[in-house]
Amino acid sequence: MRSTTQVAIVGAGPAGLLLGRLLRLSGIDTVILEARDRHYIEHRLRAGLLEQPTVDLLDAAGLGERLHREGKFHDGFELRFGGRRTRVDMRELTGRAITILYPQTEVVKDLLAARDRSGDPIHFEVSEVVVDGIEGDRPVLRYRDAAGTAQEIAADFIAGCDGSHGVCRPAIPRHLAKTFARDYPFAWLGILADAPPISRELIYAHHAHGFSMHSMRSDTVSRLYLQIAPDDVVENWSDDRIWAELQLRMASEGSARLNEGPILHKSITPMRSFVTEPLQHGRLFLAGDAAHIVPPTAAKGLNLAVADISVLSDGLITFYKTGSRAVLDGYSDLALQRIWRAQEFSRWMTELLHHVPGQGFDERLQRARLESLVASRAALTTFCENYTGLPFAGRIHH
Ligand code: FAS
Ligand code: PHB
Repeated sequence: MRSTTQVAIVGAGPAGLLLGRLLRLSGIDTVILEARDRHYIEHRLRAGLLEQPTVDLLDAAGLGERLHREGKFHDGFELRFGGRRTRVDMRELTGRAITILYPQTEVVKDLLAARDRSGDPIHFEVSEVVVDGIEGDRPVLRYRDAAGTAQEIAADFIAGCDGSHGVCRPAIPRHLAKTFARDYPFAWLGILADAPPISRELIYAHHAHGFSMHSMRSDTVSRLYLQIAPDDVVENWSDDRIWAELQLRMASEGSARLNEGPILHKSITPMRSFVTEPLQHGRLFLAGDAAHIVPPTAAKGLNLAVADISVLSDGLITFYKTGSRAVLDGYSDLALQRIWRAQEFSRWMTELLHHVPGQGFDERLQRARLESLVASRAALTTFCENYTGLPFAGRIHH
């Protein structure tokens, strides 16, 4: 079966779904291919924090109504180390905020509902996706649909939004692609607990036993993370051990103990940084985790995916409106500027807060960095400018 469209999108995560939405608002047809089923992608536990520019773009895309109703805007967060607590007032320092309690799952549900309303095709549970012809004027996606029938889509452009294990990045000839990667000597154990958060705001804690973080998903469900060894496994972490370790690492002057409760979900997130260059080849464009991975410490992954799409959608809409490929041809260079700045901040924040045993000199440098940060308004302002989100480079067309 052969069909045609203007932009064929691989992947129905935030990147692919948002691209489809922004192109629809400019009258551009898309088809989305997704390997998993709808329930899976609506319930996949991922990001929890939205930067201000992400919220602004979702608002512009007509997707802000439930976000503003249910999400919570946080003006600050708490930093804990050496038994001390410092509240960082982002709003006072930068005039901006972050949004919590509106996790990626809800953003994906809103994007899927918008796609339903548009009537644009999205094919779930596809398999054997092959990218072809990207160096010509009519690239093609070949795949099997959920029923196993061979299908083919010819398009003007292909958007590779298929995450870090997708098929689009490998479609760029190896001799033309460079990858830059850094692994970290630790991972995160993340839990979802039926236990009311002890604070309205996020708490990041540095401790000799390792990093820990207090986030939330509702007024009764806490989202907590703790640093573990990179080769550790969930089976080593009983509920009791998790709570004991979190209480120890979070304890600070005058702080309340964490509320404990049944742990509803446990998962391990590896810590790695990865960027592939360039983000485009011929008529294939990579965006989001298909192009880069950041450690989740600074909550940049979802927000970087949105930032990429702000540039890619600008390029595609400009092409269809004017025939000019100027913005499209500059996509990779422009998106990479913000990607590398987010990589640098994520690496810096990860190495600031995570404990690497046996590194005496580096441990004292780390302590000095934390002391310098909380003692300097200028340092805290720069931190918050990065944390709440650098401006997006793509123009909003509607
Ligand atoms: P995704 O991986 O979300 O989507 C790719 C889609 O492509 C998937 O649905 C996949 O099924 C599909 N696919 C793959 N191969 C395919 C194929 N061959 N054919 C068809 N479809 C295919 N980011 C933040 O900004 N803030 C945070 O607070 C944050 N916290 C995180 C916490 C954890 C524990 C983790 C794991 C990640 C966190 N992230 C965070 C990062 C995360 O949200 C990603 O950056 C985000 O999902 C990227 O979105 P996409 O690029 O759309 O990729
Ligand atoms: C989350 O709530 O999942 C979250 C929040 C902030 C981070 C990372 C993860 O920096």
